[in-house]
Amino acid sequence: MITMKDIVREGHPALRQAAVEVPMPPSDEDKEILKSLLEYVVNSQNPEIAAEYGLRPGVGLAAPQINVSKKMLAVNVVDEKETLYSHALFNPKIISHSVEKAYLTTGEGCLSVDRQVPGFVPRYARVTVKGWNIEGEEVKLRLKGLPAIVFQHEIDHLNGIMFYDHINQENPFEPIPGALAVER
Ligand code: K2U
Ligand code: NI
Repeated sequence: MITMKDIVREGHPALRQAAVEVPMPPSDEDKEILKSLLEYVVNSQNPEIAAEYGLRPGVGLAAPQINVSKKMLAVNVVDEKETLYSHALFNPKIISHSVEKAYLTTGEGCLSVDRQVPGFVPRYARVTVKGWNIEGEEVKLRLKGLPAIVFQHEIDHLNGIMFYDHINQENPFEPIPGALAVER
């Protein structure tokens, strides 16, 4: 199982590389890696397991964060209606998005960043993501709210982008015109 020692931190080159596409159908090795990403996120949200293994809670994890420069991510998050979005995807891609922006009112954090980086992170309010699941089947997800933000954070990791790359350095909490405020 993945624990914090497996998660690379800021400064590690893997966080700034563009990850490579995973050949479909997925190999057994790639399936195991994808499963382990989702297992980490689910474990990290279980207070007993998180305490026992010292896991930092997360709602998503991307393969570059465990020094695997392949296009894979896992998300396990509930939206404002308590609907669970639990997905582990190969080669995810945003195929369409809203013009409207959104941001998490608390700002964002990252399991690979051991410090607070305050500020609003502009995201698309709605995204359509296409990817392939563990069985190698195509999946299309229409997302909004927190799930949409989480998927954008994780897909950024596959392109070597960190959440704070999006923050307005002059005024981190400058209101984002017309953007939707998303509560955690
Ligand atoms: O990719 C990661 O480092 C996992 C992040 C993902 C994330 C952070 C902020 C906003 C969207 C996605 C961790 O989940 S950070 C901890 C956390 C937990 C619950 C809600 C938001 C952030
Ligand atoms: Ni992150």
